Amino acid sequence: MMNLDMARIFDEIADILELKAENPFKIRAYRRAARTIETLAQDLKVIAERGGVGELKKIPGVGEGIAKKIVEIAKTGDCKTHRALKEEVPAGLLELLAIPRVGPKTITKVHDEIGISSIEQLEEAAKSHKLERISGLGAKVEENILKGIEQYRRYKGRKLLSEALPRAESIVHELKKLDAVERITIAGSLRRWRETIGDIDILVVSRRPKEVMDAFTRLDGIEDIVAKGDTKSSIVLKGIDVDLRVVDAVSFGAAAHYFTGSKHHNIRIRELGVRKGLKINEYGVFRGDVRIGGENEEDVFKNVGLAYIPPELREDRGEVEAAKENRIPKLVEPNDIKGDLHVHTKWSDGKNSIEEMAETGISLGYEYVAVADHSPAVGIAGGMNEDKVKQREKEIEGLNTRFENEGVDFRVLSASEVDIKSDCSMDFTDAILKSLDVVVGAVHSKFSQDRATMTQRIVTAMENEHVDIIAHPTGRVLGKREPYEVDMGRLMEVARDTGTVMELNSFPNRLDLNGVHCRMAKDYGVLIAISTDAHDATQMGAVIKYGVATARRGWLEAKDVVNTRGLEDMIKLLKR
Ligand code: DGT
Ligand code: CA
Ligand code: CA
Repeated sequence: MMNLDMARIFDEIADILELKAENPFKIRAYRRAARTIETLAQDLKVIAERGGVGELKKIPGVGEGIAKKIVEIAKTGDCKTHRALKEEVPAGLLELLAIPRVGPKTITKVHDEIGISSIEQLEEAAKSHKLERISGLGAKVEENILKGIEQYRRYKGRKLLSEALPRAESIVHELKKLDAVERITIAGSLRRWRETIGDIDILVVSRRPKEVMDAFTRLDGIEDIVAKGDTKSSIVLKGIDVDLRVVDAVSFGAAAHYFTGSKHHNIRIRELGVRKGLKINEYGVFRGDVRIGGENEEDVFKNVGLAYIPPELREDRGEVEAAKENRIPKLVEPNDIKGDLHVHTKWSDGKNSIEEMAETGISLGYEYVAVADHSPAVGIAGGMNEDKVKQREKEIEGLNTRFENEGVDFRVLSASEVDIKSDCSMDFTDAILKSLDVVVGAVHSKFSQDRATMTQRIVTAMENEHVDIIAHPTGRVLGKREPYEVDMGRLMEVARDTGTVMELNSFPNRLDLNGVHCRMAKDYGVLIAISTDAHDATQMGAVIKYGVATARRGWLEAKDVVNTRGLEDMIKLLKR
């Protein structure tokens, strides 16, 4: 039982409570716990076994009730409350909740009034306008439902990178224990750090494949064995498909290259091989019947006259040409990151104090963290008013003085994630904006404005001399909300001309800007801030890797990223 499984149980409890229209605070408590748990660095099962309820309650967002359930799940692998609730609702209804734009109230209504309990039924009813007859629902709702279903199907079957990666790592961890496993690597889209993952691909070198396959098909949490052979097996584990391939040591590099993909990248490499009279496949690099390479991945590139291409670039987006001319950039790395320019604290909707966020920053080896609590407009997120900004400032000053006195080379920057309102104005007066060290502008409302209006809204913010960074510039939430309509080329131009930094939000369901947009920023000469948007301290360390990987997919080097700079150099790159 992994943290992720526990998070899934709490999410499902919250889902069912939503359908039952139960107390919103209770629902939020389960959600909050799920969000904390899924990014927690320590193993919950271990904490539960060692310290029980008392120890668990120290985790932010985990109260008495949830702590008890964690202990129960750790002990029995099951949660009674969860099981009882599941019996109360038809399984299809839970799937309906996963459709973007469709809320629990609508679902309960269509179920109670016309007996709908599956996506297919809902789609049919919306298409034949049966929903219009239900009070409170109309043509607009039907249209929204159909759009939501379309969106849902586009993502269906694909998992977030952050869900697939820990699963894959734990499989690798298990298989590594076998003597029969000589080498092992993650391949496929996961090794390329794509934002969503169709299936997990794992590659093993072994002389005793049968043993490896036996262990693989007996892993904890297996739901189905789709295929089992000596060289390839496929299983379904906790809702994710996993492919395992076993190869000989001499083929490892060629197989790693082949199964890392992408398919389009592979095709380009194979063509280059053909032109040089070589055959390149998952078994090796061959001239005629003679194997001339394939034990290591470098062999493949070398034999077709290319420099090594990091997995994140293998999408056939110009990397082959770049490798030919020795122009592969030295991509930014996790160790390059020197600070976080967007985190939340208790002063708005974060779970930890400023001090706790700072301590975490210090432990990550950072030089600074910008606490960017919300402005007032984001009511539910507990936005700060002017008074609170001033009170918070005192706390920040106190902390910084302490760090200075103790000789700790770390600074808390006073920041705010300030709403860019739908009328283009900022949610704080210029005087307050000016008083802050860093201003992060963000769109949080009226996502449906047309392209020209939305573009102008963000352009206006960038033209404000106090706005340093634009947070999550497209507003997308993977699987939930499509990006809003906006003219990205224009945003890049204005960002360049005004010296505004664009954020790459590292949260795995945002990754916004995405890789393609990051590369566009680089072409325009716009700097990127890789920020976490952490709402609790553990998230800071847990999600930054997704941001860095996405930056790498966008061809970014350390110099393209503002927060690879030390404090003074970084501040010079902001507007003030
Ligand atoms: P996914 O699973 O949809 O997130 O994406 P991938 O890239 O992991 O794709 P997957 O699992 O179907 O296959 C793994 C790799 O195997 C893929 O990246 C490249 C390679 N591969 C699969 N099918 C073909 C093919 O038809 N031709 C070539 N050249 N390579 C292929
Ligand atoms: Ca795959
Ligand atoms: Ca696969």
